[in-house]
Amino acid sequence: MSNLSPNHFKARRAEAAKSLDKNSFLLLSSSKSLIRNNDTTFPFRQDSNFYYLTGFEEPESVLMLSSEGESTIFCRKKNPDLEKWDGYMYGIEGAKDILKFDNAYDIADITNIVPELIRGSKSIYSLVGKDNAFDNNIIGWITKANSLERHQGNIDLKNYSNALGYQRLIKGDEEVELMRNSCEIAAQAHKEVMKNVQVGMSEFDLESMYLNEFRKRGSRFPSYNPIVAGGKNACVLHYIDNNQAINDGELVLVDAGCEYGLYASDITRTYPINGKFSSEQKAIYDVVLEAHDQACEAARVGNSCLEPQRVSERAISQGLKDLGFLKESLDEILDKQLFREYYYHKIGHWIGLDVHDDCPYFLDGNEIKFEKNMAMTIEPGIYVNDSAPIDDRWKGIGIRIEDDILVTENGHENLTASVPSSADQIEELMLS
Ligand SMILES: [Mn+2]
Repeated sequence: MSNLSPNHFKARRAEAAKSLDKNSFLLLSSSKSLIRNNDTTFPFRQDSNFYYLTGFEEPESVLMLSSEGESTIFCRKKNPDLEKWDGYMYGIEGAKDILKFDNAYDIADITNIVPELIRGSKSIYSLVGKDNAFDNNIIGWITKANSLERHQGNIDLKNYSNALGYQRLIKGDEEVELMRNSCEIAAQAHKEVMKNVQVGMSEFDLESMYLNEFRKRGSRFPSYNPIVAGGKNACVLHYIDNNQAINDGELVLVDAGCEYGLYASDITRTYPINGKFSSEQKAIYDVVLEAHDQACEAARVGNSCLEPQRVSERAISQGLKDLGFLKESLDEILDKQLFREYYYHKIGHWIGLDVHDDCPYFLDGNEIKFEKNMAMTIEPGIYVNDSAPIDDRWKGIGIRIEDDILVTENGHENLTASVPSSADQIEELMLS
C-alpha cells in the first residue's frame, strides 16, 4: 500500500479532471514488469505519472479519468494461483473499493470497453510519446470509437504531458513530508560514510557503504545508480562503474540519493579520501561552493526557474577567472560560454517522484517562475580534464556539490542541509 491515503490520489484526479475539455478523457498506463535476463525481472517500479494519479502499484493497469471527474481503473483480476507465486493482488473489486475508483474492469477486456466508453467524446488526452505501444493502443481505440459514431466529429488526441507535469511541479504538503524523509535518509547516509571512509577503500567499498546506510534507514532502493568516482573519474558525469581504487590524496565525488515512499533524494558531495583537501582542491572547491550558495539563493518565488543556471554560470566564470583558468573578461567568458570547458552540465533539475522530475521548465514558451513548494536540485561543478589548457597540477580534479532545494514562501529550504558542504566542515567531520 502506498505511503499516502487513497484520498490524496482522489484529490489529485479531481484537480486533473478540471483541466480537461468537457466530454473528454485522460488515459494513463502503468509501467510494465521488465525482464532483466531470461526469466528474471527487475524489481517493479510504478510509472510516476500513473502513480501520481492512482497510488496503485501493480503492472498491467490503465487509468481512465473523465472530465467530469469519474475515474475508471483497468487492472488484473484476482488470481489465487498467481498470488501463491507473486503475492497479493488487489483484483478488480479490491482496486475499486480500497483505492476509491468509481469503476473497475478487467484489463483483458480493455480493447472492447474503451472504444465504447469514448465514442462521441471530444478529446482523448494521454502522455503522447512516453510509451509507443500504449500510444498505438490509444490510436486504435480512437479509430474504433470514430467508426462507431460516423455522424459525429472525430475525436482529438491531445498531449497531457505538460499539464500533468505542471501539476506535479507544485508539491502538496504530504509530498513535502515524504521528500523530507527521503532527503534526510540520504543526508544521514552521506554523513555516516564520510565519517567512516579511510585511505585504501575503493569506489566499490564506498558504494556498498552508501547502499547499506540507505537501507538501514528505511530506503530499499537508491533513486538512481550511484556515482562513486575517485580522482579523475569525477570528470565523467555519468560514471557508474564504481570499481576503481581511490588513491591517497585524491578526492572522491559521490552522487547518491535514495527513494522513500517513491520520492527521490539526490545529493552530491566531493571530499578527500584522506580527510584533508590539498590547496588546489580547496581552491576549486570554494568556487563551486560559492556558485552553489548563490544559485540556492536564486531559487525563490517569482524568479525564473532558469535563474539559478544564470547565477551559477556567472559565479563559476568569475571563480575560474580568479583562479587564472580563463583570462578573458567576465562578459566574454559568459557570451562565448568559455566556462563550459570546466562546467559542462546544467545547474539542476526538478525533483519529486522522479529524480529528474517529469515536469516542464517552460510553459506556453515562457520560463516557469518559482512558486512555493517547487523542488529543484542545485548542483554546480567544475571538472578539470587532462585535455584542459591549464597547468598539470589542476588536472584530474572534479568537484560537484548538490543539494535538494524546496522553494518556500520567503526563500528556500535546503532539504539536504544536514550533510556538511563547506570544506572546513567536511574536514572536521572526517577527522572527528
Ligand atoms: Mn541531480
